[in-house]
Amino acid sequence: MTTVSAPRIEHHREPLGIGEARPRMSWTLDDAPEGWQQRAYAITLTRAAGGETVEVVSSEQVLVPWPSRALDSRERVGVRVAVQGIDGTWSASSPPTWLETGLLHPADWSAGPIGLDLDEDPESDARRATLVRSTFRIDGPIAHARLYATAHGLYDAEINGMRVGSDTLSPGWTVYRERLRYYTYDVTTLLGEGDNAIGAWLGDGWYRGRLGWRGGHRNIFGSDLSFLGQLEITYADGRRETVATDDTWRATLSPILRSGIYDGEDYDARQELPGWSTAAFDDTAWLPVSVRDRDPHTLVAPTGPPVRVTEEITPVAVLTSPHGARILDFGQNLVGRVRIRVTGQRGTTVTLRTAEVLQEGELYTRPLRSARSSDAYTLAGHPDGEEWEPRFTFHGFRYAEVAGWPGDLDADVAAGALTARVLHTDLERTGWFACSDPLVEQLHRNVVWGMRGNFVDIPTDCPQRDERVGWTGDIQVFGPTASTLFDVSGMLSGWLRDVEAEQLPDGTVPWFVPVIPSHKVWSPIRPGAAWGDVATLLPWTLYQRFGDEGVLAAQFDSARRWVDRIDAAAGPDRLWDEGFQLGDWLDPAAPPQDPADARTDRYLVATAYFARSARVVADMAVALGREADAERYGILAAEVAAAFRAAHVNPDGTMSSDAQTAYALAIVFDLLADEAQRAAAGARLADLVHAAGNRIATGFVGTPLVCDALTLTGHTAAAYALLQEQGCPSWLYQVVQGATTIWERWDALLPDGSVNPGTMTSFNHYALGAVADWMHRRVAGLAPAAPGYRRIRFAPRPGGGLTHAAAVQLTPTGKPRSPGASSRTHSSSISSSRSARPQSSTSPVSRPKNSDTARTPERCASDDRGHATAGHPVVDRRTTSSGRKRTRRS
Ligand code: RAM
Repeated sequence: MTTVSAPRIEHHREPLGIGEARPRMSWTLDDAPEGWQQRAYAITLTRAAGGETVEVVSSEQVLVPWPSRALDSRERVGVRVAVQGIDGTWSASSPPTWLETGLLHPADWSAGPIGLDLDEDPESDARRATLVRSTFRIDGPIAHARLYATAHGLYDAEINGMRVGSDTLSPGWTVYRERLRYYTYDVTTLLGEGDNAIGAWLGDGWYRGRLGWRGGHRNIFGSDLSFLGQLEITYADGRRETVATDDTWRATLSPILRSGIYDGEDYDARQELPGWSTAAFDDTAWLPVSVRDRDPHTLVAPTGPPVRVTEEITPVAVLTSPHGARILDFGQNLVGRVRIRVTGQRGTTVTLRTAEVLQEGELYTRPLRSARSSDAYTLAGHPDGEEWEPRFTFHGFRYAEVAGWPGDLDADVAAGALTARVLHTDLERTGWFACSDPLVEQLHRNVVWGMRGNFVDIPTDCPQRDERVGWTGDIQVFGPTASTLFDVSGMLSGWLRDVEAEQLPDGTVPWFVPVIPSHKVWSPIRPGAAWGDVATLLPWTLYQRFGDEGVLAAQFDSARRWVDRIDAAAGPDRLWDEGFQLGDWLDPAAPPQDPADARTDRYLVATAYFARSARVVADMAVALGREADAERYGILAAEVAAAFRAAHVNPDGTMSSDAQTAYALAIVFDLLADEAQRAAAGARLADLVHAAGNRIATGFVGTPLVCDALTLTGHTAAAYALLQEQGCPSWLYQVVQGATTIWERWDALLPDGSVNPGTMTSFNHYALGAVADWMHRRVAGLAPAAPGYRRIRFAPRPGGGLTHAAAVQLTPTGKPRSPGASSRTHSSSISSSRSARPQSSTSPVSRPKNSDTARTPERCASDDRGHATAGHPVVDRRTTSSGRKRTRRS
């Protein structure tokens, strides 16, 4: 009997404080018999005003439209779903999901941003974090209470001495001037009858802390540190009272002497104010606050999960360096911070300096450039010990040098006193991979860790040095892999709104989003291929992987404007052959100090991307039923492809740049004239791979494509040879060198074990890990064949001596069963029971080292020829538009 999961609301893991007045809903199905198909669904809403059931004839189960009148602010609604098969039988109702809206209208906000006015040097890097607080009375039993909170800077809220929420680094990093995110917390259990208190810690964060390389800038988005909080208490008798930040609040300096994203945090526990967020605390020595500006129109609810600590890791070794430094080795390059439990004399300062690598046994911090990446804790001297973790910073590190530790560091480490706390956007894991080659499995694990460390509210390039910004090219190439490994739909569709907010009036897409001031190379902003194409390719990826047509609709204008911008740059000959381009960035043959000087001509790259983006905009238009746009951009795409061939492809199929990235682009972007030309390009590419001794020869642009290009043209053995090569440079070179993440440069660590002397030497950069998507789709052979995996393609390409490979994918659509097993060497399995697999590791538990690998994969078909259909709701939206609410025009 078919059972229906509790529905998912939009892309929210927890639909509390959502911003959608008409949220879409999705569900998955269990135990549907073979061949079962959905004829209709019924949604039952439980609202304060009463219940309502709406029946819709439709086979859809992903992101179906809201079936009733729009929600109000603060509305709490139970949503249940039942489905009917084509045989007319209805399932039982699903368990309910309770959703609750946030504050949907600017007029809902009575709070304003408040903070301490300090006479401080705005350019100083030692500005104190502050505290704000207020008290209030509760004079009867309460039904529930919510805190709506955000800040200029970062905040941690407290009520009655207790921390509110489990998020960290909130409100994250958005284009603050247009979109400042607020979070909603259920604080009912933190309140009690009588006197209560609320307060918040405030730190610099991205808003006013130092950001950017070459020294960077402070106060980029503002110079104030302000909390904006609105506590709404609903009494059992229905009355509602609001405690909002206003000029009655009070403020003071916190024990955090300074804190910065890059530089770390200094904390003096002697300056703690015990009980500062309780009602009994005497705040007469505190100062009045001033009220700052924030247009409530700019306050937006989150579309994805917040940043959280998701795992704790204890050191695998405590080292003593040749110079006598004590260094913790966590065994994994990770992103987070170290929590300490320490007992010692009042006034003792413990310092923790972090780095990703050692050189000659010492902590090696040059790759961090100007990021101080150090934390310092001065003890209050509590006889029973004290516990501390930095609050408003994060580091990318594997090693932490500990100085000034009072006591026996080895014994204290053994007793669990120093722990790395891993943090990132708390995304749901959706994709797993396993195979018989342990080095390839380690490569995949490194990709996962690289992704975790670089999804810290925005998708970043790196998490450790004085950079950590939302480089558009990096996520453009990594988007498909990211979308396989984790459910990034909510987070990245939110970030794409920021991309659009930063897009120039002429359509130019910035190099990084949010934009920060930077060196003249990047400013004024000029259009660049592969980076700016995030505006077209990332929405398309999200649509393909999550079946979200809404993201296409939301981003269509942005995508179109980007293509129009390139069109203007290219002119009538349809060749984008001038201007500043990064091209195949970090081709291993490029000179270390000029990573754009790649083997493939940068304008070949630019025109190839022009063609690809025009094609994708045409495809977006088709999906959205925009016929005129579909035609216009389809013609443009064909013209650009023809111009590309005329300029870059010789009659014999060789190319103007006889380099791997050139062929990979032409093949994967489908720019070649016919099968013969494509076969010739594939053969030449395979020859180049062979001639290079299977060493990698591609940068950011070619690397995500080269294995696909080889498998698409039948050169599977060459693709495996590339994947499994261990010499320098190659993917597995990094692995055999001991990498636990993906490096920015193929040879960030040189064969002699020393660190590459270049100024860009991150050991945690996800871009070159974009091959993992190919591993899922081609090695294990599990790929979406229609948006949102409505149809699934099982087509493993065995090779490379692998005796086994498997992938597991939680898909949005249901629980498609793989057709019967036909191969003993490859298996792919799919599972969709999102709720059955406890993915959110918000509880601080260490996982076994190999926990990323695919678990319990079922054996399934390995049909190398074509599309295998899944067992049920296998529908192509366009051909089954029976739903009465359908608006599709195609
Ligand atoms: C580096 C970044 C990023 C890349 C740019 C062009 O500084 O780390 O990876 O996109 O340069």
